[in-house]
Amino acid sequence: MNKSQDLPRLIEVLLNTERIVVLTGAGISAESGIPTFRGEEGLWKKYRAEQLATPSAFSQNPHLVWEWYDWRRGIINSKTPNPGHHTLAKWGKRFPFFTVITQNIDGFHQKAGSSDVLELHGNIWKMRCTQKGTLMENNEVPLKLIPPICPKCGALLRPHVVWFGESLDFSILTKAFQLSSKSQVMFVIGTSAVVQPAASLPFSAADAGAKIVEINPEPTPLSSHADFSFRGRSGKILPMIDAELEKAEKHSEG
Ligand code: BJW
Repeated sequence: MNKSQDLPRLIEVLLNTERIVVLTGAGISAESGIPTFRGEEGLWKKYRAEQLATPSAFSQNPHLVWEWYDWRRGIINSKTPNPGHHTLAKWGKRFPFFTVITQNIDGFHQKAGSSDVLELHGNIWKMRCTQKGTLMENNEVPLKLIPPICPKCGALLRPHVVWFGESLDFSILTKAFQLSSKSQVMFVIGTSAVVQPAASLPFSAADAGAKIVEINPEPTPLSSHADFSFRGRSGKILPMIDAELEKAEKHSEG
């Protein structure tokens, strides 16, 4: 057996672990029917990132950018979390310290029941005033007015997401690095691991001694650094790990 897929060894590690951090990307929501960014079926095959997910794209054509987000909100609204999200929510109750750090903006981890979630790239159900920074939730699908306008001051609203070239929220990012470097095990699930600074989190965890467990059908720049690398879909692999963990727990109790 390829050592990196050594499930019995991973179970042994998990039985002795209290602090877990999970970094997720678009791939964990793929089995819910949410398109990923890169790869054959990815959003960037059909749309150009620089025309839609940058501050300059928004200032040039806020209507186009909002139409794209309205379309994505419609897709997300019609889908639900999958067994991958549900397994992580279950583990949040099982392990004493368990945080999900997600690059996703779909809110599916919270919807599945995870309570400790750091959203690195924002949330598609939030909007922000371009003038005063006022943050608000908006669940309207489809949007009645495109582009939407701030109800308080009448200025243009923007999606509360992080575009290329923009800084991530400092306190969220600081917390993500702190938790990663304190973790004993870090799962890295469904991310191509190329977008910074998120892609650096597993390296800081590994430098501080954490075991890295990657779950992805495709290899990534992280794969050769991972202690465990499961090639497959997270909606299948995570429930499989969970079933083995439960078996091992029952065995050790009895
Ligand atoms: C499955 C699966 C299944 C499929 N199960 N898996 C240092 C060096 C070089 C460049 C930079 C750098 N530092 C910063 C940059 C610039 C830039 C960057 O990283 N560019 C790289 C592309 C090179 N970063 C930024 O601009 C960031 N800001 C920043 O750092 O500010 C300071 C700064 C700025 C400029 C220069 C220097 C410093 C901000 C990044 C914001 C990213 N925003 C987006 C859009 C969010 C809003 C929205 O959704 O509309 O975030 S882009 C997009 O990529 C989105 C994602 O969160 C992010 C990551 O993608 P992810 O999740 O990995 O998805 P995919 O599609 O790439 O991969 C899916 C994976 O799933 C694949 O591997 C599949 O195999 C797998 N999969 N099915 C499990 N069933």
